[in-house]
Amino acid sequence: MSDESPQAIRAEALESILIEKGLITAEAVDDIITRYSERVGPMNGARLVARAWADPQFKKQLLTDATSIVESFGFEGGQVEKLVVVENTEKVHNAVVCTLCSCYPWAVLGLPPKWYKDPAYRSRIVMEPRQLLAEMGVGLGSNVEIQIWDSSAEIRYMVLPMRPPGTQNLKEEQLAELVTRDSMIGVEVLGGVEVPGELS
Ligand SMILES: [Co+2]
Repeated sequence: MSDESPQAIRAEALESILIEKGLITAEAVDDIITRYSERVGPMNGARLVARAWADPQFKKQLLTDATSIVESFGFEGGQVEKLVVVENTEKVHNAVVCTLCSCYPWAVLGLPPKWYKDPAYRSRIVMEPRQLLAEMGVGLGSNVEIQIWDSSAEIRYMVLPMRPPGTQNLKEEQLAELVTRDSMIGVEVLGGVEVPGELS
């Protein structure tokens, strides 16, 4: 399916729910889900992150009132009627879950990955976040405080990841390309980059 109208997006969202209910198979819509969970949605969130890195005033607004910011961008996909963005720093690492089901800010992150809906993730990220994050590749020092945010039908959360080292000279569009979906859920820390054509 190549139609990317809002109606098509809604239909695809419905399909993912039907899969959860066991009414259709995952294979039938796997390609579509992949497209929205890994590309379309996260690119919107990445734009917000890159601008926040590049523009301190925008960052302040994003952390204060993400809902209005997202509204002004006009992203499709919904599920951001109330969006809160939390900032990762050297001292605090934030990660997002929905302990109840799979609430997720579709307009900025696309559809949730399978593991986000997994009962193991939903319980362990609350019960033993440091251990689970380490298993997912995020090793945090004992001096780093971990905060877990429980998304719900009322409030969805997104993480503003730390800007990777070595990116001082990158333009906003280049920065956006570095931002991954998982870093905006808080289960990945973005590594440094080697900029082609520049000596480190
Ligand atoms: Co939920």
